[in-house]
Amino acid sequence: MPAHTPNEPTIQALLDRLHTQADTDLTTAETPDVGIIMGSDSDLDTMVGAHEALDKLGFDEQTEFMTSPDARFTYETYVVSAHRTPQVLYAYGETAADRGIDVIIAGAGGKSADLPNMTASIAYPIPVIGVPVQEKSVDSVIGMPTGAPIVAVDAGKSHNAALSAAQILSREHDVLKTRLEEYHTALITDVAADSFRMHDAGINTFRANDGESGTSNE
Ligand code: AIR
Repeated sequence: MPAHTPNEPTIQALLDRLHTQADTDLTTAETPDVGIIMGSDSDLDTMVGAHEALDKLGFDEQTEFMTSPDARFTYETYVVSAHRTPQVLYAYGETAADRGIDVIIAGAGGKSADLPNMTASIAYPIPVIGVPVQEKSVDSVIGMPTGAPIVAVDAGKSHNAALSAAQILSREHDVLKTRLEEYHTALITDVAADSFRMHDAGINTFRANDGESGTSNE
């Protein structure tokens, strides 16, 4: 167990941690920029697309709130179940601003995928990007009443959620704008390369070498 994990990892300990961190006066460069939360650890295989995209953009994972990693831009990850632990849902949303979080990516699955929409209401005006973990979760993530906004991606598209988060941060940070532009250029180049290869090699050779395909960005 990492040194900072309490001996008794109770919900109360988690609530205390969030509120204690909200009372610190760290600079925004020291706190996580992106908060990634998900309804269950069973969502991680879907949500990890967000982590991978942020890694590509040069973010580091911050696992110690008081010790920021070398990279300027960071993310943290917690499991927050809207229904099993509504107190953590409230605490995460309420403390997000004071904990220095600039944008939240929230994913949940099932038909009652309420973590993204409730977090958007509680953490408002921090932007929340909802990720429906499954197709059947889309309606509950995006179905918000007038005045209670959420930004959302299609089912499973956590990679895009991370790009949207970086886009939001890039309005303030030119270096992220440059990284997003480079990402986009690489994406375009990959399509061009695929197009040439598919045409010029013929589809049988192309399929045989499929693993080398360049367009692996979800
Ligand atoms: N969930 C967890 N708490 C509230 C909700 N709606 C969602 C999770 C997960 C699904 O329920 O986001 O996608 C099933 O969770 P589990 O833990 O049973 O695998």
